[in-house]
Amino acid sequence: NSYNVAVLGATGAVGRRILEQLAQSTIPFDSVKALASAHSAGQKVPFQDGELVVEEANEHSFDDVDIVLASAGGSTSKALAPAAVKAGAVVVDNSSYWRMNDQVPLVVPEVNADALKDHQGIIANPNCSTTQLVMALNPVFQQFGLEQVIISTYQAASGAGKAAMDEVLAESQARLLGEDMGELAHVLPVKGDKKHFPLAFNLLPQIDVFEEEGYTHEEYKMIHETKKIILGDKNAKQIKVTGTAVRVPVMIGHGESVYIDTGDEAVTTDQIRAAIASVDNVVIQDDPATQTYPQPLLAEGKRETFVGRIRPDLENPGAFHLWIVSDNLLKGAAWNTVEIAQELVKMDLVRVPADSAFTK
Ligand code: A2P
Ligand code: 11C
Repeated sequence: NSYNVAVLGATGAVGRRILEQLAQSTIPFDSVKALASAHSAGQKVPFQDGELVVEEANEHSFDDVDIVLASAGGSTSKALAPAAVKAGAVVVDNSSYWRMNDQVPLVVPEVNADALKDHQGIIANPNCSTTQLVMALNPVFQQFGLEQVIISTYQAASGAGKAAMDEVLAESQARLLGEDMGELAHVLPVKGDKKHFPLAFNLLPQIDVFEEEGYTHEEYKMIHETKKIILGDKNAKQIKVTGTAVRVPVMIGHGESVYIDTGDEAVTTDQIRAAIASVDNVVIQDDPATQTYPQPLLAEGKRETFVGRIRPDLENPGAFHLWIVSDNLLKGAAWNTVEIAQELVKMDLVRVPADSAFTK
């Protein structure tokens, strides 16, 4: 078999990387279509050695399409994913809109590829900070159990899009030239919120908007998505998960300091390290003697998830600390999306079941 593929949001930071990762994947494609909003129609985006002409996306864009790889924001996915499924296409969606829907598997292939077997036409790709986290947590949970997880994130500007990256660069330049950078903040911490602050030479403990109990939407995403991916819906309350999400002046690559409590005093650091190392596409970088540890600059452009600083808690036997880094635009977004589609092809699941909830 080979497939007709559409990339929805092909002009975006993630969409362009989806095209690049698709070209390097094992997915056999006959044709690739680049879709975006009306204002990009006619523009060109690079693909393989040439270019694709961007078409405006609408509900008729999917008539001859088998696989849609979408990263065009929640409202576009809400409107167009069901239309694509009705036209017979399977949608892998990087927006947050479908992630917590009971009819939609939320998938990191190294962790829960089996969940793809129940798909009804839409599969969701998790938030970037969740994806790299579950790569390390899942083997620990499977082998030793997990009672509690506490995460502190160090998230790169690119998670908030290209405009956020440009803003940090402009602020940095102003600061280095001795100019005022206060007026240059228009996007971060959150475009739609009331106040904006510089990220250059700064830290912003706000990613997305504030919700109940003083937690941000990003923090809730990490909590809920982690439970859905690792546990499935049935046992979703079993692990206590909490965290603080912080934006740092790094361009690409999210870092996470993670405290995990297995509740089992007999578990050793070597066992934890071996469990995490056994996951495909996890690379352990962990040697204090040679100052070896994961760093965003080392992870940029790579598909893997890097884990280091694995050590026991000094007061609580059975608890450990980890440091996890991955490229938020690749494993956190474009690569995981393409990897899900590659897995669907391998599992012969590129088809919409007749009784799909999205075709009714
Ligand atoms: P466009 O460039 O035409 O606005 P990013 O997350 O980097 O901002 O990218 C968002 C992507 O989603 C872009 O490719 C953008 O296209 C696309 N997009 C936004 N709104 C729509 C829409 N209504 N229909 C199709 N694509 C959309
Ligand atoms: C950030 N994690 O770093 C966000 C970006 O739900 O796919 C990804 C948002 C999402 O700002």
